[in-house]
Amino acid sequence: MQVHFISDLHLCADRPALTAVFERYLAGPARAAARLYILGDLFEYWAGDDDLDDPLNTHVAGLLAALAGAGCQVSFMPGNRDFLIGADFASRAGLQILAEPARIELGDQAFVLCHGDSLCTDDVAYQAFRKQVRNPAWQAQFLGQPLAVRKQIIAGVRMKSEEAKSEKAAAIMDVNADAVAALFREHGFAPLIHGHTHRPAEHRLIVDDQPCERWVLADWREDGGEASGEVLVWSGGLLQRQHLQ
Ligand code: LP5
Ligand code: MN
Repeated sequence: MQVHFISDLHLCADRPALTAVFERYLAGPARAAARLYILGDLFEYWAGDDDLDDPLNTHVAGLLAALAGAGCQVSFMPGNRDFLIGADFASRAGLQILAEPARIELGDQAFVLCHGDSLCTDDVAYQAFRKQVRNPAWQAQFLGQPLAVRKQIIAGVRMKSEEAKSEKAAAIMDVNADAVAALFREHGFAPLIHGHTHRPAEHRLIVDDQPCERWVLADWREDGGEASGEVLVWSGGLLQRQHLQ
């Protein structure tokens, strides 16, 4: 049995080659997976489920529904860009939404999953922003505005975020060691799989004298029309990265 993990695809209409990599992945390697976990930032941004009629959004939901229809159990965990994905998208795409952090069992192994942004606690400005936009009352108010207005607001936030990131030290935008240790403690030191930081790596560390593993997923990219992605595959008790083109 295979179980797949992907994150940080950042799909959008401007990156057709990236969507093509996703299409090939879903029609090919993903068919060997009994379960697929999408750990956030599937989309460049998600303005609300009433944007499901957007051609790319309809297309992606249909692709995922086809995989689910072929017998793969698909789970989606919200990222910092698509946490507004809701029940309508879930039902259209045939997937379940998983709250983070999630603890899962694969065979006799436990794993902890999260998007990764919650661990970046040194990024104080981002955490303040996150607290605001993850508040259900704020979300209800935001989703109450017309779709076009929401898209304008998001465009502004994306610009401000890019500006803010260019002024932040790289270390601030990585995970905080204490936040990682706290998560390991909370979940019995099970291996952690997350994305968000775009710093793919396998970290082996010791927390409270316990050996721990932190697997960081790669982001998918499109540069000059060339796109590639990556899936982390669990099979026979081992995790391995598979490059996608
Ligand atoms: O995503 P990434 O890796 O590029 O950057 C993140 C943090 N930035 C964000 C913002 C998103 O990228 C863009 C918004 C996506 C759409 C969300 C949908 C609906 C929400 C609508 C919002 C009104 O998450 C970035 C981190 C980085 O990860 C690394 O961890 O540093 O954080 C920032 O740059 C945030 C800034 O530091 C502070 C916030 C600036 C925006 C202020 C806008 C004010 C409008 C207020 C409305 C609530
Ligand atoms: Mn992210």
